[in-house]
Amino acid sequence: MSAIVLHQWEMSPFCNKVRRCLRHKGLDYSVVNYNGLLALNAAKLSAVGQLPVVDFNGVRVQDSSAIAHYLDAHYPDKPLYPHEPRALAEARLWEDWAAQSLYFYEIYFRMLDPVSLERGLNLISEGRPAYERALLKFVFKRRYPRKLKEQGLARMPREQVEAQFFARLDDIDTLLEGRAYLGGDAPNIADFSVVGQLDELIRTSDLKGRILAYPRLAAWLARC
Ligand SMILES: N[C@@H](CCC(=O)N[C@@H](CS)C(=O)NCC(=O)O)C(=O)O
Repeated sequence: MSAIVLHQWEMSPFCNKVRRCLRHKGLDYSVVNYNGLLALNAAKLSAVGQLPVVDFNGVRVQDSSAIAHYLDAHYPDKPLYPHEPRALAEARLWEDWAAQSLYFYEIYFRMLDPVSLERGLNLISEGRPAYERALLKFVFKRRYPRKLKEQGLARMPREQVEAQFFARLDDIDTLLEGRAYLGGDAPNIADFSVVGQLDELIRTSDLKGRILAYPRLAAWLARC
């Protein structure tokens, strides 16, 4: 096994972000998946109990942002966080927006839509017995509607949520005019954070066609 181990769920947008950061740095790493009821073991990896978690030669780091900072501190080539203060501030805001806003659209479209939910369940149950998939389905159908009601999105009609989401994609498409990446010529943590979320939506939700219909956004996703 490689000296760097990513503990993950394949369908998690935060794990997707970390995979992108590791690849950006050109690092060799191995992956441990916590599909099905192995999720119970994932919760024991850190005090917070969430994934991603990365082991770096025995040093355990939990949280995608903490992992990205650790990567820059220990593998400084190809920085994830820009050095110039203004670019750094923008990148951090994008990272926070992806985690605190875009993430909720992502779970809304994936977890409340029956077809998308089945696709996600296929991913997160791969290699596990059928009863574990059924148990996860039961848990997801209870957990995510409740979470999204508290957050607010699940109290709105889907048309309104879609309108808000696509308005943000319009904004991203506009901002990408004349630039290859969100921060300019080189990719940074902003791109990996936002693309990590969008990529998982494209993979399992029925919005793929509409997301990829944005020309600049689609080209940027392909570049990332
Ligand atoms: N702030 C964390 C968020 C990670 C996160 O929300 N992970 C989800 C999977 S996408 C998780 O572990 N959920 C299980 C739980 O909260 O118990 C990060 O950036 O890594």
